[in-house]
Amino acid sequence: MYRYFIFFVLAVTTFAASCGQTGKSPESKSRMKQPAVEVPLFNADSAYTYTAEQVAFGPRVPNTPAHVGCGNYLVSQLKRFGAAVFEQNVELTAYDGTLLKARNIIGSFQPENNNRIMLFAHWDSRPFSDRDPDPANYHTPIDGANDGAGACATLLEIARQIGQQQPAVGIDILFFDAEDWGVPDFDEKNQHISSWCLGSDFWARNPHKQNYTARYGILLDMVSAPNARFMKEGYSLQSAPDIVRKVWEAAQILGYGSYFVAANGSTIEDDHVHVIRHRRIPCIDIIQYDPETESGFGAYWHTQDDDMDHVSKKTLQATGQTVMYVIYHEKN
Ligand code: AHN
Ligand code: ZN
Repeated sequence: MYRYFIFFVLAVTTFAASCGQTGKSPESKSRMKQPAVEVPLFNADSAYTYTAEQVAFGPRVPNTPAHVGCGNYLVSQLKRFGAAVFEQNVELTAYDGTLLKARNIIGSFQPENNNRIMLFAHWDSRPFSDRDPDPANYHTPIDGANDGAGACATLLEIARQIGQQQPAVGIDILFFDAEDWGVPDFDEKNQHISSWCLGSDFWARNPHKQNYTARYGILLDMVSAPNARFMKEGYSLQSAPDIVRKVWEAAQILGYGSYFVAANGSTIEDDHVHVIRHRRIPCIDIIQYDPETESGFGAYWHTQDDDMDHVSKKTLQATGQTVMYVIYHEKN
């Protein structure tokens, strides 16, 4: 068994230098010294397993047995890691009138702590493969290994780590449902309807605890593809520029600058938008964004190829360790 520690000696030197003071007495130097921050090691093997376990249920499309089974799995994992679990079961109406038996799942650590950070992802999978090269697949649901499972798996592994060693702040892990039931590309007449992010929109208007708030939120979406690139997303920069900076800096320090690139991406309609709008919590979206690909979200997005063959432990490690670095450095 091994652990690794990240010591923050640098902060002391930087602070002293920024004061422009030299020749301080030894006591005042030691008073400025910050205690070393210990960040547990994110285990990408475990995150990979949690991804595979979700995918093994089959596509987690609302109103299917796979969806019920995976929802139960997420609840039992959060409980196993010591979180207080809340559930919202609600019928939400999709763009075409389909009633979706949706389930938002929330796991809270230190629920009595008023200083909170929310980490969230969508756990449902898309009922369409409308970006698949073969139109015969348009009505086939996707495995959603990257689009859904990988991000939830990353949050499950973070939950497991928190269960073993608490950061100073309270953490809420939120798995939102019915994100990916948006109007498919082939349905031309319905393109104007806003149809994505139904679960997060419901939660943001009706949080599991009245007047719920948090210092900030971090959304993970599509964080497990090989060689993924995350650009600074537009709404994140508007809503929480300091959190974007903090997360990208953490990634640089950890050596993940090739994933968290120093570039601004476009604005993306995603779960964070609803949390920003209705709860007024500053949020960022860590989302694979590659303008070189046609969709912007990589070649496998909303195709049959979004499967376990295209999940990378290296990418899981980069995202998971970066988020852990940030939350374990927060003071209460
Ligand atoms: C849009 O396509 C407008 N937003 C991306 C939301 C999404 C879908 N994330 C995963 N799947
Ligand atoms: Zn999707």
